[in-house]
Amino acid sequence: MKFDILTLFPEMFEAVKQSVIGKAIEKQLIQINLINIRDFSKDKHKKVDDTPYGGGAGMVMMPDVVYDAYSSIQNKENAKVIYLSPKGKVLNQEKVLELSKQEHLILLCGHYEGIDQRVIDEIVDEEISIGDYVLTGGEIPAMVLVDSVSRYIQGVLKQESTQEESFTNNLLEYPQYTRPQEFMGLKVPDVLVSGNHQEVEKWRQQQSLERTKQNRSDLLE
Ligand code: 4GO
Repeated sequence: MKFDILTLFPEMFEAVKQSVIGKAIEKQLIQINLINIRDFSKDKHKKVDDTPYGGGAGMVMMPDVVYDAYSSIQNKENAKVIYLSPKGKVLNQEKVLELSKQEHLILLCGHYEGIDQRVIDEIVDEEISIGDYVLTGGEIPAMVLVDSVSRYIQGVLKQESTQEESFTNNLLEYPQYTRPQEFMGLKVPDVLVSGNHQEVEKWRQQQSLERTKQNRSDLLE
């Protein structure tokens, strides 16, 4: 899976090159290319934004600079272009799984008040939001997308890891425990050390249902 990321702040993505995603890059299971939008400014001061037509606060990223940055990406015939924005459809696990089947994703990260609508209309296939809140830029949402999608790429995780987790079957995951068996006077639930797999399974299902009712009753509808 190849990710091309169009951003004014490529340094922010150093954060995802750690841990599990870092290993996946080393193993060449995923590839992350960063394109600095500022490199495509035609201005001697490297300007990338301008004041909004119609007035109002803040600055808008200029369409020609963003378009030229996008045009510099090679072999993008089969790529899906995603703009990270609070105006997009909210990301969920089902969408993550669907995106993981793509060979090539181009992620467009906006800053300031956003990007001129004309270049969005011209190049973007899908507008995605990671939740109902506003951020200063699309970089953190892009990292969320890279991380969540990469987990589904063959070889990134152990096969089983994505079989039984929160949101599979529209339920939140059951609680997990490890050694020591007693911590600050708190014991691991007896059933988990009983060795009775059927009882463990039953307990986990009950716990999942209970947690989902408490925290996310919307998932049960
Ligand atoms: C995405 C981008 C929030 C999200 C963003 C989100 N804020 N909820 N801010 O996924 C264009 C300029 C959008 C700043 C960007």
